[in-house]
Formats: sequence, structure tokens, C-alpha cells
Amino acid sequence: MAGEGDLKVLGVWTSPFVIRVRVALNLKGLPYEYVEEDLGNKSALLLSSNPVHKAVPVFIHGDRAVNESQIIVQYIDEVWPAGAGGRPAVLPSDPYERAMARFWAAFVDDKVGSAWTGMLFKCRNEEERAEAVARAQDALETLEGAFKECSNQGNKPFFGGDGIGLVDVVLGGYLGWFGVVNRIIGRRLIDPARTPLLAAWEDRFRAADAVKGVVPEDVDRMLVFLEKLRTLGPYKPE
Ligand SMILES: N[C@@H](CCC(=O)N[C@@H](CS)C(=O)NCC(=O)O)C(=O)O
Repeated sequence: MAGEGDLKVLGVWTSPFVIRVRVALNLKGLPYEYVEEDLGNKSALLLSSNPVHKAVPVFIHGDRAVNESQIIVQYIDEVWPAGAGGRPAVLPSDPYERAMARFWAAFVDDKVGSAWTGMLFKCRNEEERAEAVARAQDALETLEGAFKECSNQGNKPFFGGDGIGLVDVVLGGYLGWFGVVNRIIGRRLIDPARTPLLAAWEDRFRAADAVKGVVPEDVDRMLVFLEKLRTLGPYKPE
């Protein structure tokens, strides 16, 4: 097996999927090389490492590539498990708890993920954007309930309990784009009135050491990137 020094992430700085992988590597304290890709001109390494989807993130461990962000995060957690070198766990050890974490992580990418593309990329007018914002907020309300359960009625800081876990990194990956949505709609998408536990979670997650510098905060720069992305195939309004 390759050593820890042979880790590489092919990514795009705004991608929710890339961000979650980078946060997981930071949590584990694993150094890695980060390679920024241009989705309009993908590198030969990206195309050969992810020939099926031709998408980022790609995680390269030695001479082998792993694709799909949630699978990459789980791979990292298995290869560098909790305990060794004081590393935290990303997934719970209990099989039922692990199943629940996977369930909510899948929910986030299904419901929040589709609302995210709706709010920023697919909407053709403000009415369509408002509809996608409402869908996002419905999903966030459901997640408020999940957070209450996972965090012992809000007494733990994260979905993962005392530390950042799978659901945290999966949802947290979207926070940079939520900052853009906040700017566009003139209020907070994770509304402290509707979802107070999640609003407090957002602040805690953004402030975590493993997250700082990875979740983008420069909304103006992201707005420029948004316009570029909207010209690319998968992100064009239909
Ligand atoms: N389900 C994938 C989604 C990855 C994805 O959609 N990545 C986007 C960037 S955010 C991408 O590379 N798209 C390919 C393209 O634009 O051609 C994952 O979780 O890794």
C-alpha cells in the first residue's frame, strides 16, 4: 500500500464534493497535494483517473484513484482509522449509527444537492430560484430534526457528535455556495428562525480548524466563478 506521502486531490476550489474530501483529509491530519482543475479543459490525469464521470474530486492514493466524494471520504476513514496517531473517526463505529450517518449524507446530496443546482445553475428566472430556495429550506428543516437526534437535542456540536463526521462534511461542503445564495436572496438560507440548531452548526463548522481556508468565503470571487460555470455543459440553465 502507498504511504501517506502519495496523496493527491484533483479538484475545483468551489466544489462541495471536493471540499468535503479536503476537510476529511485535514481532520485526519494527512498532508496531500491539491491540483486545481479547469472543468472547461480537463487534464489528462483527470480523464484517465475518472473515465466514467470525468468529474472532480478524484483522490489519488499512490498509483490508484478513488472517485465519488462520499466514497472517497469513507475510503479515507477506513485506510486511516480512528485512534492511529490520535486521528478522529469520520464514521461512527456502531453499525446502526454508521447506517444512519450514510442515510443522512445520502439525503443531503439528494435533496440539498438538487436544490443547490436549482438555486444557482438551473433556474431561468427569480420565480424558479425562489422555488429551489423553498425546496432547500424544506430539506434543511428535515435536517434540523436529524441534527436534534444526532446531537442529543443539540447538546453536541456536530452531526458526528463531539467531532465532525460524515454528515457534517457532506453538508458543510455546500456552505461556500450558501454564502452566494445568502447574498442573492438577501437573507440567510440556513435561517436562524426556522432552523436554529443548524444555523449554530453552520457557524461552528465554518470556524473549525479543518475547515478554515477550504470552505470559500469570498462571495464576490464565487459570483465570478458562477458565471463561468453557467456556460459549461452540466451547469447550463435548461
Ligand atoms: N457525485 C459526484 C459529483 C461530482 C461533481 O459533480 N463534480 C463536478 C464539480 S462540482 C464536476 O466535476 N463536474 C464535471 C463537469 O463539469 O464536467 C461526487 O460526489 O463526487
